[in-house]
Amino acid sequence: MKVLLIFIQADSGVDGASLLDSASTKRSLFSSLKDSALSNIIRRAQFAIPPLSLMILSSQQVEGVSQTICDLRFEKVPLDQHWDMAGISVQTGAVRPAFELARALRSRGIKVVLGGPYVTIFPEQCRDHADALVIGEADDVWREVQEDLLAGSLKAEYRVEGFPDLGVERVVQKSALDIKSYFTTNVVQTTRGCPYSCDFCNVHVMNGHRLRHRSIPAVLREVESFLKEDKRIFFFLDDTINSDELYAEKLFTELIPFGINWVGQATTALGEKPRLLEAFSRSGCGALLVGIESLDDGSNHAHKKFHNPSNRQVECIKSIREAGICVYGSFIYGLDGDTLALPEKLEAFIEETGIDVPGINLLRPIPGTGVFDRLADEGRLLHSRHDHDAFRFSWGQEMLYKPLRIPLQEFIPSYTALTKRVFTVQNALKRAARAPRLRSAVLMFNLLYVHMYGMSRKDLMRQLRELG
Ligand code: B12
Ligand code: SF4
Repeated sequence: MKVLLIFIQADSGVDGASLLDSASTKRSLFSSLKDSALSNIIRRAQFAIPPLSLMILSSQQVEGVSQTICDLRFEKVPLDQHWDMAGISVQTGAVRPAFELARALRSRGIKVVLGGPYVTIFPEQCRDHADALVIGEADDVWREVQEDLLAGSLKAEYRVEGFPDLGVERVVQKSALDIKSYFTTNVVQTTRGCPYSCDFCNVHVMNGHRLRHRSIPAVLREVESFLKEDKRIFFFLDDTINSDELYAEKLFTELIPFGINWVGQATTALGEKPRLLEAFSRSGCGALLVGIESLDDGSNHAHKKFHNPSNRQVECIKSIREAGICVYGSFIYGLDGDTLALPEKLEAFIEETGIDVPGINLLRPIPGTGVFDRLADEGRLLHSRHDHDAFRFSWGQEMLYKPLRIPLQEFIPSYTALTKRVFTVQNALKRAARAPRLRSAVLMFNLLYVHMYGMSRKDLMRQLRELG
């Protein structure tokens, strides 16, 4: 039996920014060609890492079944070959393309199994689009799905009760991947679950609040085995790699002898933990994405984010950078306490801290998150709460809700003016020159953002005109 595991490309966002309404937007041939070339570079260079979910599934091997990963960011569905079953990973912002693909595959007699964040949170919306649904973290149940396929007894639903125990060692293999398509294939997750409850995020909804660690020896063995196939940089995909400081310090201290380079995501609290910071730096940490969101505590608190008080941010970020680690600072403008005074403050903060790559996002209410339900109840969503497709992924390119304190007609110009000031070629050169490491990567990210935020402005200004 042949199984194809498919990762869907989002229409925009980090999968390669394109104008949201490119079909109806008139463009010169030159700008269309330029945009599509840059979009390709963004897809390949920026976040070209394989989907760990599908690597995990394909490592659950059953005799008589072969599995291949198809990543639609880089290839088309190989319909010239025979497939018995397709497993599609459905992300909330890419529901429409996932369902369209499911329909096309089923019409060819291929059985379709859907899994992933959207299926876990909204199984009822998926039922009609699949032969089988996997609800929850599929690490162990995927073997059963394959056995049932072999026996011709696929069930309509596989529901994972609770969460898999990550203390059980499960070896992740790369055999189903095309290694050379990627910037690196060294993607590792050490822990699942998040103790925090930010209302714009659905990680704690999908993976629970309790931190579930893998054993440190198992992670070390994985790093060692990955290095045999691919010597490139490691991505630790954990949402907060410093969430359990003791675990993190032990793990990264033990990783020092491996001599790897790695990047990950952390909270700025790391800047106040000199021993952990040293372990990160000595184990080869080159850059960390930190979620700062608003600079206004009231705004963060309105969205149930309490864990990074604004008065400590500047020092924390400076310490991380002084330890030789670049900082990607991720902000959200448009949170409930934000006013028109925020953009100027944010710009000054980026300057003062020396953040190497700023990312200034719009609040995106994702169906299944607390903020989505709240905005819907308050009548602030710009689309029906039932139209999940309207809440597609993008790159700061459209407003999906009304900010609390700023009228949309004023909010949009204030955001576009901010990104126009922050993302300039001159600033890109300056940030690269002062980056503590990875200067060429910092330059590339900043230059790509000049392009991506340019697209965001075009889309938003179109939306503003349409709003009248
Ligand atoms: C690494 C990462 C990326 C990487 C790689 C993409 C990827 N999804 O693998 C990059 C940087 C490219 C990326 C891009 C984006 N990301 Co991202 N990303 C993550 C992150 C941090 C880890 C993903 C991961 O590997 N998790 C570990 C695996 C093991 O978990 P999993 O994917 O949930 O898979 C398990 C189950 O869901 C299930 N499963 C998953 N797929 C399938 C398929 C089948 C057939 C079955 C049976 C089961 C199954 O079984 C798996 C094993 O238990 C998550 C946060 C998180 N903690 O998950 C955000 C996350 C997935 N990203 C998110 C977003 C919003 C984006 C972007 C839109 C950002 C942007 N503006 O462009 C893009 C969209 C790209 C895309 N095409 O989906 C959101 C998605 C929200 C949602 N509900 O869909 C998340 C959840 C973050 C958040 N805070 O909300 N991302
Ligand atoms: S945004 Fe980060 S810290 Fe907040 S709940 Fe999500 S994963 Fe946890």
